[in-house]
Amino acid sequence: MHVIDSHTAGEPTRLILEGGPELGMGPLAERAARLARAHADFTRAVLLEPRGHDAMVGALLVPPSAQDCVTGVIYFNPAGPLGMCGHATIGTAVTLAHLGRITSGRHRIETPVGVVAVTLQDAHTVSVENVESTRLYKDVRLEIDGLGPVTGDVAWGGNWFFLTKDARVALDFANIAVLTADALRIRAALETAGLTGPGGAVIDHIEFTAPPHRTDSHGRNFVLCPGGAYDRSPCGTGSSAKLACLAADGVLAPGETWVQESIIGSTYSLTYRPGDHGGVIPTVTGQAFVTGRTELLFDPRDPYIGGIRPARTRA
Ligand code: PYC
Repeated sequence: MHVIDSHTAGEPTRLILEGGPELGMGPLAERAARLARAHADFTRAVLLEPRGHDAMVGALLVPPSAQDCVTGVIYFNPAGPLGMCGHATIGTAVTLAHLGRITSGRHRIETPVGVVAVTLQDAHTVSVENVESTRLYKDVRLEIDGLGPVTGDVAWGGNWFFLTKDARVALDFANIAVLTADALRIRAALETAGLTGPGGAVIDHIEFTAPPHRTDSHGRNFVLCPGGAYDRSPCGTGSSAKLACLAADGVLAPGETWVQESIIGSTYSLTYRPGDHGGVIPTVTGQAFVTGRTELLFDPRDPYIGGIRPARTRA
């Protein structure tokens, strides 16, 4: 299987160039469900150790079903497919440009949650116009075992997020283990409380927010992804959910810039325009770099052909 790796603001993407599973045609959401149902071994084998690591997000290129799209793409992490992925969209656009498959300018890409538009500004800089992002609930109070009360908002940015300012430690690199453990507890509490998005959608990303460390940004975050790894980037869909909350609170006007900083200090620049359904259409700008091109080998005698599953990865 041929893959090409990149990172966006520190967060890795592994694009499958050749050798991925055949998912047929039809709506991308159905093809993503097929990937989850029939090819979980593939997603883990490609991403997890010993061939990768659990922070990696895979990008499987598929024929689009929507018109005028350069490609369809299904993103997945070790826990399964993602609705959308901001960092991986930037990584995919930079990788497609690296391969000579797209040139500078605007292109449409289909994802399981809708069509997004990428504008390739230069070889590394991409703006992603995301799907409409909305806040569903404000100030939800949860009682967390070992943490006490935590209050936060539930918002959609292409994936579902619980965003809270109530981290018990500073959003410092040195505190990643504590932040991860606390975010896992919050996620478990959301499940216990039966709190979901529409149709029972799992709120599977937890985002701690705080004032920035850098003088050129407006906020810092720590985002826990569904596989249990943290996002090294400011998380494109998480930043979109944050914009939806800022807009709903009247704190950020259309066209105004919000610079979002990640737990490692990398940044995205964001703006929005009003959406058609009361939410916001965010534009997320960031940079990606291609880091390698690899042929992955799968030997049937290899006891770890399917990857080493970390204990915290959910089935
Ligand atoms: O950038 O949207 C994102 C993302 C989601 C999970 C990891 N990165």
